[in-house]
Order: sequence, then structure tokens, then C-alpha cells
Amino acid sequence: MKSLVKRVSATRYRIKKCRICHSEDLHEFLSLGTMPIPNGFISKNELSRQEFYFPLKACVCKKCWLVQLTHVIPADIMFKNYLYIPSTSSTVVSHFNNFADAVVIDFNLKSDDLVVDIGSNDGTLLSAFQKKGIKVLGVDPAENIVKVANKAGIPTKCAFFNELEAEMLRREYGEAKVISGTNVIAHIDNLHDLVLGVKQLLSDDGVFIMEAPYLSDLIERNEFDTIYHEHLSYFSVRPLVKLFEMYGLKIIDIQKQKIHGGSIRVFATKKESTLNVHPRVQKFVIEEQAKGLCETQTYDEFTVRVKRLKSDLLKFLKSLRKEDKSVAAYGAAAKGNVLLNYYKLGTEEIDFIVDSISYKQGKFTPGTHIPIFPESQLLKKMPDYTLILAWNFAEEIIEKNKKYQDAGGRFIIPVPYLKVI
Ligand code: JHZ
Repeated sequence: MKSLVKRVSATRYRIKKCRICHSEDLHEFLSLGTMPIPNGFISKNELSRQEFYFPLKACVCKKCWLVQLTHVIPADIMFKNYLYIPSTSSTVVSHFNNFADAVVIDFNLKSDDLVVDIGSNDGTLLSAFQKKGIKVLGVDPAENIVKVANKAGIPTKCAFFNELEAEMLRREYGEAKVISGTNVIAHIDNLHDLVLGVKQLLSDDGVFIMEAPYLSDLIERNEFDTIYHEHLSYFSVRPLVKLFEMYGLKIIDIQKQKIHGGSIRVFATKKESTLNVHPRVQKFVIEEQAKGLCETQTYDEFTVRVKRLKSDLLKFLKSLRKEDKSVAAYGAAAKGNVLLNYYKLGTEEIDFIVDSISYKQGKFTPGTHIPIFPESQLLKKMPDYTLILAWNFAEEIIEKNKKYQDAGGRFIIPVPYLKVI
């Protein structure tokens, strides 16, 4: 039979230098093998089609210590038609509401100030600003989701954000008092073009606010599955300070956030801005050094832990199969697809996955071809065990599935270490 897997050559898409400082001194520390893009869900009639497999490896720059992928897949392969939307999680919605509340107060936003959100998706964050009477504009390259946002009354332009785009936006909509980018900056290959775009569009007293999973948490909590093709960079504060400095911007504050396994919210302004730099920024840089984020050994040790995590879960699942227990999964997250493909788990091990995003329901997971059903199927099918692939929402998921547990169902959490509840 002809293989349905098309492996892209290991040299294609390989990076030669660091995305921020351009050093060629890169230390490769983790290989998760080759796999399809993590949001590349497929429909039933595509199951017999060839799937493209791309290398998934991480390295760290020994000069500025930015962690990044060794291979960069072109953005239009990943983001033109996108099935991830944040608004189905109550944790995310309340996180974004709190974000908007804090920003409106802290930066004294008025109704004629403009907030531009990069990678605005279905407009969940912007709608929180809009409800407070602030002018908003979304920018996102995913045609399918931009339509949804516009229909919901969030003005959204279908585009990749960069300097050229920022120039056009400034001409059409005026300058922005706030530019935000949550869980999107790590997806951008040309960070220099991004920062130039921010500088172009931001008012002199404006603030750029980005949020991204924090490298320090990722390493400490073994969050290997947040390493995937969409996330080109894994940020710590040190390389970001350097990036903004290169273009006359300064980081004025950093706040830790609980979301997505531990994130940082980074605030940057133009250098001339009267907003002062909080001493916390330097504290983060010092702490990162103390935690070993500027040593290759830290990353090599992380890889050892990741391999152990894999063998622990595989052993456990094997023992369940021996006992004839049924196993399903919860949350067809992108990170879930990384775990499934790296662990090579398919329908032999996992019967089905439930997920709240309607676009994913009825589809199959990339590479592993596990069917995705609505969440209501969990109680109907009552698997003995359910692996929470969206472990970052474990609390919310367990809370809303008390009936499953009451009926004898048990949850398995795979990260930061194997836990059965
Ligand atoms: P979730 C996404 O990654 C994509 P993913 C992106 N690349 C990114 O950077 C990160 O977010 C931060 C489902 N679910 O958010 C919904 C339920 O079914 O962890 C999602 O499919 N029931 C932009 O995809 C998945 O789980 C629930 O109650 O790894 C969660 O995916 C909840 C809470 C979620 O991100």
C-alpha cells in the first residue's frame, strides 16, 4: 500500500540563525520527531489522503538565549484556515475580560482611543474592550475566523501584521493607543518586522502588550507539548529586552499570568515614553539567569524529563489496555496533537476525543486519526479513563464533568507529570 505520510526533507525550512540576534551558534536539545501541523484536523473524506509531516525540533541560541524551532513552516500553510478559537473556554473569556478591565484603567483609555489586536481570532479579547466603549480593530490572517469576527461586530482585517500592513492601518484608522498580541507573537517568524510595525502604528504615549507562554514555566513544568510548528519562539524576558531595544522600544513591565501553563504579559513602549521601567523587568532577567535559562545543560535535562514522561504514560496506558479498560481523551488541543503524535497514540489506545469547538467536531486528529465528538459524548459513552490533553484547562474540565467522575470515570493528566484523578 502507498504510504499516506509525506515527510518533508529535513533541510527544507531549516533555520540557519537566531530569529532575534542572528547568531549561528544554536544548541539543538529536543526532537519530537516528524508530524503534521498540530491544527491540521482532517475530515472523513480526507483520511485516505497523503498528510505532510514536518520535523519538530527545538534549539536555544547560545548568544541571546532565545529558544526556537529549528524548522519554520510557511505561515500560510498554518494560518489561512484555522480551527482554534478561544471563546469556548470560560477560563479564557474571563482572562480576556480581566485583561481589558486592567488595561482600560492602567492606561486611562478613552472612547476615542484605538485598540488594535494582532491575531485577533474571533474577537474575544476585542469584544471585552468594545463593551467598555473603546474603539477596536482586529488583524488576523485566518479567512474563516475573520468572517466570524466581522459578523459578530468586531471590525477585523484579514492580514498578517507587519511594518507594511501597520503603515496602511495607520493611514486608514489612525494611530493606536494600545496594540495587543496574545498567543500570537510566538507564531511570527520575522520579529523585526513585527516590532517595526508596532513602532509604526503605536501612538507616542501608547503601549504594546503581548502575552505568551513563559519559557521558564515550560521548562520547569515539562510542558514539551506546547512546542509545536505554530510556536516558532519560546520567550524569556532577556531576549525580548534585546529585541525591543534594537528598534528604540523599551519593556516597561512584566506580569506573570496563570493561563496556558504559565504565561508572561509584557508591556513595551517607545523609548521616549514618559512611562517608567518597573524594577521587576530586571528582576526577571536576573531570575532567569539563576534558573539556568542561559545554560545548555538546563535544556538537555528538560529533554531527559520529557522522555521519562513519555515512557510513564505509555506504560500506564498499556496496563489499562491489559485490564480491558476503555480510554478516551478530552480537548483536541494543538498541544494534544503533539503528545499523540510524539507518543504514537492512535485509535488502538484512544477510542475518541471530545472537544467544545464545533469546527473540530466530526473531524479527525492530524496524523493519529482519532475521531472528535462533542463534549456531551463523554457521559454517553462513559470511557473508564479520559486523558486530558488540554491539561492547561484541567480544572475547568474536571469541574464541569463531575457527573462523569461520580459515575466512576477517571481523569488522567499527562503534564507536568502523570497524575490520575
Ligand atoms: P488550548 C492554542 O493551542 C493555539 P491549543 C495557539 N497556537 C496557542 O498559542 C495556544 O492556544 C495558547 C478544548 N476544550 O486552548 C478546546 C474543551 O473541549 O489549550 C480546545 O480545542 N472543553 C493559538 O490548541 C482545547 O480543548 C473545555 O472545557 O493547544 C484547548 O486548547 C475547554 C476549556 C477546552 O490550546
